[in-house]
Amino acid sequence: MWALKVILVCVCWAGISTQPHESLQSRLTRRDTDQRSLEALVQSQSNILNILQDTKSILEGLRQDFMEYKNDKDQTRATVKNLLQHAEERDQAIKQLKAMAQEKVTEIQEKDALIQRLEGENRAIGSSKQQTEEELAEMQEQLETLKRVTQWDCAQLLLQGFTESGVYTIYPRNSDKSVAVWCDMETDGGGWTVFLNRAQQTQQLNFSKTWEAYADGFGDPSAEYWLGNKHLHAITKSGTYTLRIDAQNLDGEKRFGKWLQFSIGDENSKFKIKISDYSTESTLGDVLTEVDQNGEKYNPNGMKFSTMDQDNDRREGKSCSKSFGYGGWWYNNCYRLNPTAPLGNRNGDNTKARLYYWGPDIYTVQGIQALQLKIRKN
Ligand SMILES: [Ca+2]
Repeated sequence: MWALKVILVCVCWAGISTQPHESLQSRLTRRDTDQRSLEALVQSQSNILNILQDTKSILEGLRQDFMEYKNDKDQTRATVKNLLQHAEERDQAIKQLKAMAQEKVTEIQEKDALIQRLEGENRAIGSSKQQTEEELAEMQEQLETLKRVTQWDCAQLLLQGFTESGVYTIYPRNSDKSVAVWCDMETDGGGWTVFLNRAQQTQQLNFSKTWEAYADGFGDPSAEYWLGNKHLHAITKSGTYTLRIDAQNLDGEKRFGKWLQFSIGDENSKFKIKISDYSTESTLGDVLTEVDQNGEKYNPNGMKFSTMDQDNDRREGKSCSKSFGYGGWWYNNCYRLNPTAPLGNRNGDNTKARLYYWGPDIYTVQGIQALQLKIRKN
């Protein structure tokens, strides 16, 4: 506004100073004209001023818009920058994750390779193990076959180098069953298959058993036991056997007897016993084949086996087993030896284990505290 007023004054002053000699009328007219012009000018200036003010308002608006725009832009820039930074961080994180993932992948691949290698080795080991097991099984089978065909009694085991007395498994010929026995590898050259053992032990074995039990065997081969008539048959069927008795009386005195022919028939024959050839080496009397002077037979030779539940003896109306201790034996009418009766005979108790003929020429009944019946192939 101040600038406009200065301009106007200068213009008026110029107008006055340039026409110093005009008439009054003319001067008035001109002044009116000037005034109108001036008014028009003022009006014009006012319009201009309004326009300028409007323009200023517009500019102010524009400036505000610009400021807002600028703010927005700054914010947007900041946001974008922020986003960019986030994006960069995210890219970084992604890169790290990728690297980690790659490591994992590599690790997994290595593990897979290791697993494959181990699986391969396992397969190889499994295959090798299976092969070894098969070979072992085959060898065991061969060994079993070898045993079956060569270890049919204790004498065979002795020949194969088993020189210690003890429990062994034998594979009797003519039988599909193996059986544990006590092998006496010391007495009289060894190789004896013990089929009856009587001994003092904490608890004596009960020999009051059935036919079936005596057929199959019972007891513990390392202690008192009966091998079993089926096994005896299977063993003695394969050749000629010697029977040996080792006995110990209640005074602790030991004697033995030998019979050079001994065999047992099959179950159809009721395990019929055949004994002969009493050896003159014997220190024990002939309790198995001796025929009494009066012709009465008490010895077991040729007899069927008897048990408390099966009476095949020659005593009429009575069971020798039941009458004399409930054992199993080849009773005749009835015995010169009852080796399966309870031990501990004293005072002539004929229901306890005892034997007649303590010596070849000694007809004397002896209680038994220990006894072994054993056989060996001739
Ligand atoms: Ca009878």
